[in-house]
Amino acid sequence: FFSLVTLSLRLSAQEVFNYDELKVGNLPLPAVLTPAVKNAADWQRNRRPEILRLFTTQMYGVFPGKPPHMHTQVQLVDSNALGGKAISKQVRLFLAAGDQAPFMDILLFLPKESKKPVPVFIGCNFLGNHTVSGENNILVKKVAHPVALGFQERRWEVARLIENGYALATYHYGDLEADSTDGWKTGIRTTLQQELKTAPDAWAALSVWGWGLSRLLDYLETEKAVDAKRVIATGHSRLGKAALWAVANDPRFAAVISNNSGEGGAALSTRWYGETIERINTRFPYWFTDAYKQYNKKPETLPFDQHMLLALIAPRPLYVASATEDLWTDPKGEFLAARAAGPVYALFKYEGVGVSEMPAPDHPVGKRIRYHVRTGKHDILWYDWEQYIKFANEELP
Ligand code: GTR
Repeated sequence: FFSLVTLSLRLSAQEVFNYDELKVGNLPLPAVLTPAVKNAADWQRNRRPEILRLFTTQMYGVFPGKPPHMHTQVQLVDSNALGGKAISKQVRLFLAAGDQAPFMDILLFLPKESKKPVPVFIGCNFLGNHTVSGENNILVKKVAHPVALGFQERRWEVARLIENGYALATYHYGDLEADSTDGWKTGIRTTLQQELKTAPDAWAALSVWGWGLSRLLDYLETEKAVDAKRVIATGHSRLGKAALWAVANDPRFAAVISNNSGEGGAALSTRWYGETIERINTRFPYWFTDAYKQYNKKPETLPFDQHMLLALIAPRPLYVASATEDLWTDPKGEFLAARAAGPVYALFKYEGVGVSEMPAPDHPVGKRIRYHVRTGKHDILWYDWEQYIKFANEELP
C-alpha cells in the first residue's frame, strides 16, 4: 500500500524528499554474509567484528567500556508505588569517583509480587524521569524540561508492564549529553574523556546515549530483584537508533526493540525515501562522527547498510516496529532491513521475519526477528508494547 503514496515533497531547491516507491532506486544491498562465512562460528569470529568495525569507524564512533570508578547513591525507594503493585527506586549512578562526578539518574520500577528475578525493559527517555510516570515522588531535576509529571506516561505504560511481570528502568538521555550541536561540550564526551581515555570526536551523541544503556545494565547487574540475563533494550526514534547501537556493542543485552527508529536506525539508508543520510547529517551532525558525512552526497559508496547493524544483534531477539503514517522513517526500508538480517539468524538456526513482502498494518510477522507496522503516527503506543511483551514472553522465556 505504500506504493500508493506518490508524493514527493519539495522543501527547497536542493533538497527533495521522496515518498514515491517508484523513485526509490535499486541500489544493491551490501552483502552481510561473504562466501567465506560458512557457519555461525565464522560469523562470530570474522565477519561480525569486520562489520562492527565499519559502523564504528564510518558512522557511530567508538563505544567505550565501563568507567573504572562508577558508584551509586540511592535517592529514594518507594515500596508502595503504583497503588501498591510496585517498588520504585531512584538511584544516582556516578560515572567517576567522588560526588562531583558526572552522573545519570536511574528510575526503576519492580513488580512487588514476584518471587524470582524479573526480566526488565530499559530505555532512555526524552524529557526526564518525571515524565515517565505520574507518581508524585519522582524527583524532578532543576535542569529538566518544564513539563508535567507523567507527561509521557502513556508512552511507557509502567503499570501494565508491571502487571505483566516486567520491570522497567530508564534514564534521561540529556543526563549524558544534551541533544544539540554544542551538547558534547558539557556532556560526558568532554567531562569523562580522561576516565574513558576517549577523545570527544571519537564518538558521537547516539553512541553516548547507547553507552548509557550499558551503564544502566551495569547497575541492573547489582540489583537482585532483576534478572540481568533478560534485559531488553528499547527505544523510540532517535533513542531507538541508540538502543540498536548499544545492543550491537554489548553482548550482555538479551534483546532489542526498535520503535520507529528510521534513518540511522533500522531503516536502510541507501533507499531514497523519507529521511536521508544527507538530511540527518545536516540536521543532527553531532549524532554521528565526521566520517559519516562523506556519504551525504554518495550513499551508493556506503560499504554497509542498516540491515548489517541489525545482523549484529544475532542471535538475540530483535523487534523492528514501524507506523503507517510515519513515512519519514521509511517503514518499508525498516521491513527490508529486518528481512535482510535473516540469513545471519539462519546461521544460528533462528527464524527471521518469515515473509518476503511487507505485512498489512497491525499484523506482526516473524519469530526471532519480528516486525510490525502499526496503524498511526510516529509514536509508541500500547499496541506496540503489547507486541513487545508477547515477543519477550516467547523469545526470552
Ligand atoms: C527527527 C529525525 C529522526 C528521528 C526523530 C525523533 O527529527 O529526523 O531521525 O530521530 O526526529 O527522534 O523523533
